[in-house]
Amino acid sequence: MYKIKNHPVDPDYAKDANITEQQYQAWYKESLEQPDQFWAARAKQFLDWSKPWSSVNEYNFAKGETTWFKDGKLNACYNCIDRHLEKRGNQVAIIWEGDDPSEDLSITYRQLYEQVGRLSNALLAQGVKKGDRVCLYMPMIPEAAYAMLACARIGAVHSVVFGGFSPESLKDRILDSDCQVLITADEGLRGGRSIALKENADKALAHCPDVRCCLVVKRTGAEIGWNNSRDVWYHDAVADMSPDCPAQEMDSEDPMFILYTSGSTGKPKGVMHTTAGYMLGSAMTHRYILDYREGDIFWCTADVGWITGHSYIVYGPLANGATTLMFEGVPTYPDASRCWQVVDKHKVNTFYTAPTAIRALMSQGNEPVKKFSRASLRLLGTVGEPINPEAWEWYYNVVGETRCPVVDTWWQTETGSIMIAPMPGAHTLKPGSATVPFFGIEPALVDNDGNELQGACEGNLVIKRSWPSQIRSVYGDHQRMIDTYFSTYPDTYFTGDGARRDEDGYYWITGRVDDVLNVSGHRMGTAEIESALVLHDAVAEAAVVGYPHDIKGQGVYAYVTLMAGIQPSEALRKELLDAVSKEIGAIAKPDLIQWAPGLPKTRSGKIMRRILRKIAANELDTLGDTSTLADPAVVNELIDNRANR
Ligand code: 6R9
Repeated sequence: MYKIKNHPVDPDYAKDANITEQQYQAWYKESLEQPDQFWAARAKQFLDWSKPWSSVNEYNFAKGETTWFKDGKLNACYNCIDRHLEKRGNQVAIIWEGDDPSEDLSITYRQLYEQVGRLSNALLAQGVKKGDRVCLYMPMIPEAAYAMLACARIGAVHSVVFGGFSPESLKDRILDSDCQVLITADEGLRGGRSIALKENADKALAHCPDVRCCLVVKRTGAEIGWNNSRDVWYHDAVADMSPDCPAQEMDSEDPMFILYTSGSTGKPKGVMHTTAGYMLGSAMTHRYILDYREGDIFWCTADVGWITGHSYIVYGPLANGATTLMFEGVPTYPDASRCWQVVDKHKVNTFYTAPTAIRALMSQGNEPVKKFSRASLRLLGTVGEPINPEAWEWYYNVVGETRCPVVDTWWQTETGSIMIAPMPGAHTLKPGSATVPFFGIEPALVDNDGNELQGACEGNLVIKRSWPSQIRSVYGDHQRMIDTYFSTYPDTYFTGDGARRDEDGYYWITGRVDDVLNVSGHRMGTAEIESALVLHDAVAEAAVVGYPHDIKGQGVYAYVTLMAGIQPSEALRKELLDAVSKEIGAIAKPDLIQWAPGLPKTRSGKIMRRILRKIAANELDTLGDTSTLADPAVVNELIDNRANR
């Protein structure tokens, strides 16, 4: 077993930190005992309002009802841009670093105001109204942030679809939320390779007759298909527009955006967030957990297609008037020192990334890190999946040279902002632990029957009361939100994660307890991948599980049963991988496929995934009871023919 070493707060660091241990204790207590008082003060401090609220919070988990700052009026884009202009018009809001190291841009708050204003006017000219959904399928270029902010400015609800998703996935998401406008680019650039966004969009839009307008950013200038009655160049659309566009007054609870995420069953869900609570959650956590200080250069390496990109590239940092860095490329291009070269080039203070990236960089050794000084770094963060203590220590010792605390931040698309994490000036760090709850967050661990466990224990992680940036609905299917999150255990929000709590009250997330995989920090449902596989004519049945993977955290392991008479072959394996790429996207491709003449099933026909997980993980001595299987012999057959790795 790896020996875990605690890291107490460094007094040098704590001197200028936003929160001390004492303050954390006092505020946490107040946030639970006098929540209205606590949150009202923070809502005034962190956001500008055009009209105050009438009540701070009302909620009923059983009915899936939550309101924060009822009747209050504000605009998210105004809070991210306009209110900063007087003091920070000439301060850089967004540093954009291109895939090619020779390309970068600095966009000031004033320029951001003008770019977003022009696009807002262009969207209004296209007939986009408050409440309309606009889909974004974008590379990591400044226009992605402009588009999100322009939607927020005019009260449209954006739905960002990650650029790595397939046309099929894009189509499903556009149709599900009934988007009538799509914003995309001719191509994206990542790691020196181009991504055919417009071509993918064209394939998707062939099945989306209601999309009347597709705005296209010219990124690479590649040849692309064009539909004159639908497609408009972004630069043409904004060319004659005024930079001034009044920000629409929004209600606290007006929908702000939808973001699709995978669950254990069915198609991905459109998680809906509303305006005030989301903005407060992202701004406050950015300040206290990512310890934002005036003048900081903040770099979150996520893609805007994920919640981390929403909250910590765009909304949280900009609400706080920060300089946020947006990176088009990947950490290993042109080589494994890219991140540190960018850190030195732009004097980055805070670097926030995923464990999978840390492990990938760690596997390249220390040389690429040492090539650059990293002298500007003060704080490091991780998000997306459990971080193994070895990777944590490497990040802390090699990247941060023991000078930078590492904040391991646990949260979800549904939670909107960070929920469990240390505050770097307040908490002893324990590598691998997400540590303690943020203000107002009341976590608990329950057993499978819903009984709350006390003290040091392990169980299912639930949250016992509402918090401002909480999910408000699943778009178009409110009942599905109630069923998924608020029905498993009464009167609590169920996270789908398991966790352990130690004797100091620290939380250690152990991973999903449902059929959701976390591959390189990307969430995907096993059911989605299985459906993609069985679409192939040769496949009779498929069962997908996760298995431990050194870099990705979890790999995708698919057991595939072929139709009678079909022989397995390398060509067929490739066809199946392509099928998954086509249906979902390359990120969901199985790492291993095992041809399975049969799957272990109960007598009632349920696939015993527990056994499949054990076989995939090579944990053969803990298979458990297999006597209830309809055909126990299947298990030995699967063990003898495990996929090569
Ligand atoms: C922000 C984000 C959510 C799932 C979540 C959990 C896993 C996220 C983690 C973590 C351990 C952390 N997860 N952060 N597990 N430690 N610090 O990633 O949202 O894409 O919705 O994924 O990711 O399993 O349930 P999302």
